Amino acid sequence: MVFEKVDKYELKDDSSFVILGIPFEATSTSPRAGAKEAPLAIRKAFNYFSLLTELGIDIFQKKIVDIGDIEVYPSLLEETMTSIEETISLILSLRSDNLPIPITLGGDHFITYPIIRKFLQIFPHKFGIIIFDAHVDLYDKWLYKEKYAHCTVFHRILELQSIEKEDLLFIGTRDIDYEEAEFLKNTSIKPISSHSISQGDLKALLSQRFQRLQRRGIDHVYVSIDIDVLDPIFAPGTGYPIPGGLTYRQLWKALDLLTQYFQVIGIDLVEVCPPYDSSEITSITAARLLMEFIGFITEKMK
Ligand SMILES: [Mn+2]
Repeated sequence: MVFEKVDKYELKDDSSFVILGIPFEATSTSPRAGAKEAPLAIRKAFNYFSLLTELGIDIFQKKIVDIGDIEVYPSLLEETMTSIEETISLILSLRSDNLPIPITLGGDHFITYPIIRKFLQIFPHKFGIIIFDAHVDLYDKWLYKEKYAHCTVFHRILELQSIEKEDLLFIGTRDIDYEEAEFLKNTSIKPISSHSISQGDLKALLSQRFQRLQRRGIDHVYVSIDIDVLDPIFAPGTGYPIPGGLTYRQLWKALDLLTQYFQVIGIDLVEVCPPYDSSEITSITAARLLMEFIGFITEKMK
């Protein structure tokens, strides 16, 4: 499976999905370096699949294009954020009847911050953010100094205007630090832990929380998938693998379910780390999840 390559300045408004890569990991704190190699590795993994999803959905009913990797500058964070925001802006400016959905391949998790910042500026509806992650990335400052890091990303996002704590839903958490636990204690954010998912009925658990978001008037969601939400059995190639994670099938079901509740407006998949991968399994899993997710969304678009 190969996606049509298009120069980002030649994008047309007939695309339903726009894939872009952000080979940036300068805001990662992991000693397991290499997340910048993920866009290339995930694109390669798409080649191993046939054209239909597991349920037989033809994702090419909708136009999917790949605009390649955007420019990033490892020592220039502001310029990198500007580059990301300009690209998201280009994609969202195409919105006409159909709604192009940017699918971003990270990179470390910090890239979600400039993406959300741009969405908040120009997306016309209120939206929620559903985050699949072993972590909550809510440190204020990493090692008391670093404001912009992959583990501070949702703290920074919560500082943005027009996003409220209840608009965020974390799923699959299991490695929350002391400072983050304190922060959570003082807020209304209630992550759905990996442990609680392992204990009960996944569908009932998620449905209840999705309905709560809906009651807040949220019909649109941005979905951020940190591959470390999966158990390291399924995704060993990541910066901070944490045992006790979701199975591939649990995440697959969660993505299916959320498309029954919400219109997905943007997706990112971050923290795949090819140098620490095994037999490319993490990249393959990431690519397959995106393919299946596109399939679920495509079905709802009919
Ligand atoms: Mn993360």
